[in-house]
Amino acid sequence: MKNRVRYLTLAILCFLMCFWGGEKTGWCTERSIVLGFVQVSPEGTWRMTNTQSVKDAAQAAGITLIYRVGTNNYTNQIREMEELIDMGVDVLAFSPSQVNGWDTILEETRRFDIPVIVLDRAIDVTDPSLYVTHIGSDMIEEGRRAARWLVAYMQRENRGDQPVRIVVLEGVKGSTPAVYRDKGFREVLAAYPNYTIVDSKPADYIFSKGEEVMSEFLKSTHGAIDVVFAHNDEMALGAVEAIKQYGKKPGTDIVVIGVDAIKKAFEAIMAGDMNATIECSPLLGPQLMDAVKDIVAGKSVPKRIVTVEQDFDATNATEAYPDRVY
Ligand code: GYE
Repeated sequence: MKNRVRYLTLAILCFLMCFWGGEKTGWCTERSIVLGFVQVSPEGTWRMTNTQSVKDAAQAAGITLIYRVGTNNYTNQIREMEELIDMGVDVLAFSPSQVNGWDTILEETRRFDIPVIVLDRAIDVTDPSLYVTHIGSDMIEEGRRAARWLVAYMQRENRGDQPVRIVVLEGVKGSTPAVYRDKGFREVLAAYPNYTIVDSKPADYIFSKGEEVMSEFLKSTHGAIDVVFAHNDEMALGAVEAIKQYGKKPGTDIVVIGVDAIKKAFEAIMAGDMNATIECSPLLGPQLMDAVKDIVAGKSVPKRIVTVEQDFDATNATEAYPDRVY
């Protein structure tokens, strides 16, 4: 009997502590938002910076982050998203490893009433209401920016009317940046018949593959290349090495253009080895957390949140370099 009274007293005390003292004692305060995030994979500087930006912003926002690494594998990403659905996260965010194939898993998140945010890379789904918003760069525009920069550069070099032979180092086949940057690049160059893409192959966003594929391009064309456009800076820097190995001068004999605007690309531009990098910012964490909080609070969120970016070359890289954070 005594125990029963004791337990009853304890239960009443806990209730009172929660009901009236919650704010002061920290007991039973409202739990933090739980965000599940499935990344693409740790493939390079851009990705590691993006992951850190999300982790830092979650901590700063008091949001509990459950992180899954993705390993650049669609099947793994689906499995990790299913895990997070089973855990009942409040919001699910993911950076898709490929453009298509997300309808079924997003229909499952809808079934469990879990709002979804697409981060970084876009997706192509039959029903756009399957996700709340897409936060990230306009990657088709990134391809257009690269082509517009090239045309303006060649005109400044008085080579605008000559034949321009281009090779392309593609990102992972089927990934949004590879598909979209290629689309935008070709769309702008279609207006300039003297610009020809003589070869284009995947180098999977990594330095070593960029070097390897660029070496193959140089051998197969006997060095008859005027421009290399790489879908990211890591591959562009690999191409720089291959061009040097081949005995040509990158940045002079062959124009080198990358995407991302990582610090190493600024250093290469300042050294004269690269000509331009098209910024694609990985610092998406704060925007992601703002969207998560707005969604949980029932506020409306724009369907598309585009990151603000610019292009860097020899005219502005030196001045901008000290402020670069990745
Ligand atoms: O350009 C590249 C990374 O999804 C925008 O993925 C990102 C791309 C970025 O591998 O470096």
